[in-house]
Amino acid sequence: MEYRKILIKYGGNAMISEALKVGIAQKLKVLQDHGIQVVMVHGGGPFINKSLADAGIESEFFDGHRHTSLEAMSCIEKTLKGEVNSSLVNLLNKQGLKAVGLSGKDGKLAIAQKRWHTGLNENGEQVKVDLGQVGDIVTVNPLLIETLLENKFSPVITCIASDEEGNDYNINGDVFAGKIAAAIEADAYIVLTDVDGLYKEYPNPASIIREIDTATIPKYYGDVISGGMIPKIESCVSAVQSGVKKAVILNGTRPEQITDYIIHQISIGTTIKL
Ligand code: X2W
Repeated sequence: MEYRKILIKYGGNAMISEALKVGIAQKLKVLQDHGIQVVMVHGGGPFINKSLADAGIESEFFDGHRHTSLEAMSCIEKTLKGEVNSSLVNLLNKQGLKAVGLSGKDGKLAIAQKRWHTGLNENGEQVKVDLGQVGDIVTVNPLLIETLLENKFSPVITCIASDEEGNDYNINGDVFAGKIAAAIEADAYIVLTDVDGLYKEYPNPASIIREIDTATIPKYYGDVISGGMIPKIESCVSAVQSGVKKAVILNGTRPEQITDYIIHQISIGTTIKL
């Protein structure tokens, strides 16, 4: 298939060295040179872990979502914008892209609302857990992103957004990226993480699921899809159900996978289709 516009979700687990980040930036430049519009959405979990630990704030996760107090929120915003986003913008600019750093708050490109977690209590009953400033995206206005793309700028968007009242929310990077991918009608939504795809039996490479449809996914929740993989897969499902042609999980610690998949069309990673 031909790709015109893709969304890359770059997770903090695949940002483990400068050389690796440069490798990713170089591959994105190759995509752009092939006439493909590239939008990046990024997280930065390991960087947030460090800055919260330095501030003496503990992190607790619920199915891949970090409980976020107001104090943690301010620390997370500083880290994602001031540290991770600005360094990615720098890096992409050095490779010849014209990167523009944004969050969901800029131009109100994404509007958030509070997200509640449903968990089980000690009696096995379903209960609502308050995760503080953890949010979901309710609407995306793609105009700012489209305007930048039309003028050959590369949007680099971090996973923070506000509600209509201006309350800030920390949004899981995968959840955020899936919504943006759908809103811009990306031809492909690429999730870069630190594994080669979805394994039936980790780490046996022969057990990687190469292609899966949304109807088959539920049977894999629990053993094959757990922890941080849950929001990744959920975001892929939500993106393809909202019109993105395909979602794919690739290994961001192997930057060549981006061009192997998109340009050389090699069957790698795990592709999720409707
Ligand atoms: C994430 C945002 C960053 C993120 C967090 O606080 O870690 C929530 O969990 P990666 O590197 O893409 O995992 N937000 C609510 O998702 O980073």
